[in-house]
Amino acid sequence: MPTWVACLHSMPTASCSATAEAVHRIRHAVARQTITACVLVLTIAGCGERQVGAARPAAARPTGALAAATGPAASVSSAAAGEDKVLNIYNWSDYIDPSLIPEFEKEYGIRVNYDVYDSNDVLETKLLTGRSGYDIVVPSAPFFQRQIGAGVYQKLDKAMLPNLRNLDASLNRSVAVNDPGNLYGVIYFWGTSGVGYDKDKILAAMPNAPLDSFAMLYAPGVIRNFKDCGVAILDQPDEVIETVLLYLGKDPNSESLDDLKAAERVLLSIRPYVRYINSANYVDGLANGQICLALTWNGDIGQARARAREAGRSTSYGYSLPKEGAMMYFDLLAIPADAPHPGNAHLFIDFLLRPEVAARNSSVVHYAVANAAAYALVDPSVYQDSSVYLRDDQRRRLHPMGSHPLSYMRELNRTWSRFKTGH
Ligand code: N2P
Repeated sequence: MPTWVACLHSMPTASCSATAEAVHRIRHAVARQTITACVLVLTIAGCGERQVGAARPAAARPTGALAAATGPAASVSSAAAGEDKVLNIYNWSDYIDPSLIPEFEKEYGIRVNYDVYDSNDVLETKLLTGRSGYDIVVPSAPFFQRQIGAGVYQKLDKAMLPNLRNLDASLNRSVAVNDPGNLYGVIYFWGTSGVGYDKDKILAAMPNAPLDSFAMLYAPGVIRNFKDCGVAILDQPDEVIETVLLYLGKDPNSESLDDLKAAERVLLSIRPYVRYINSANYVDGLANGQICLALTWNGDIGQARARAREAGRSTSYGYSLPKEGAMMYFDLLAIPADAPHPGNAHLFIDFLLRPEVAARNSSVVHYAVANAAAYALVDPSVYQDSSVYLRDDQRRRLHPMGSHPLSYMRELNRTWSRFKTGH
């Protein structure tokens, strides 16, 4: 494993600091449930951790060569004049090519503070409390829609985003359902939630396992076979319940309380076989052999495979888009209304929209960008992976996640608590 990868995965150590330049302030493996109380970042000073929102170093203004960025960026960067050269980003864990951060910092002379979360609920709590201090956040579309309604975001200044022209028009139209006119958000990545597994272990435990079905997770007679090799479920209440409704043959975006009860019965029946409910730990869990099955997001399987390979483990990971259908999500780059550095936020969003940057990002994290100009540049092993860039016949089995009223979300969250506690 390269040292910088070890550094990303380890707790702070002296040896980390030697490679801190490459890692910079990204720490992507820290997102756990405790992140609500403690959002950690890696500091340039050597893998130290601190919270964004705490006092920031004053020496953030660009000087010398850093301030003299030239080329296409220079004219745009002047638009952020008057702002401190700082950018505070709050993104999902394991969701960026780490090398992009120092590259952006070097080009623009802007210091990036980068924090991670692993649930829309954690992000929403921060945003609704206000004064989060973040300049860029990455909500999923249904949450984004409700948050726009609550006045959480500012409209994008499209004149500062010339690379918007690279976006895939048809995917952009899809999110216009949540954000009419695409006024507030730019698609960062999109993906699906499905069945992730370690094939060798699964077939050893159950030779005729129904790999292409949610029965792997939601039929007690099936999932019980995998209890010993370990099962994990995403901690994403709405999305998981939608997949259970798909398994039951119901409308995944149903808001019927009877349907919700039926989903709850399924969840309680499988609870004894689930080792943990968490949206970040399963990547390492699969890579180091602690679990063999998970309800996962698609790109995380590619990442688990890459990590296992780096650790010299043989891999037989698979991801299936279940025959019952799957939920499709969009995650959007958005700027909170009270962001302290909106100009810098626009610079970063436009940077991410450059075809070569978007392609590298997609190639490293194994998620699909919605950037038509980038597709040809994505690593072919990722672009041709049909669990990441889906074929048309697979796309027809997808359901966009619905945005539900708060009254329904309250009921759904009660079901979720009962699932987590097991009664
Ligand atoms: C990857 C995060 C995927 C975000 N770790 C799903 N909305």
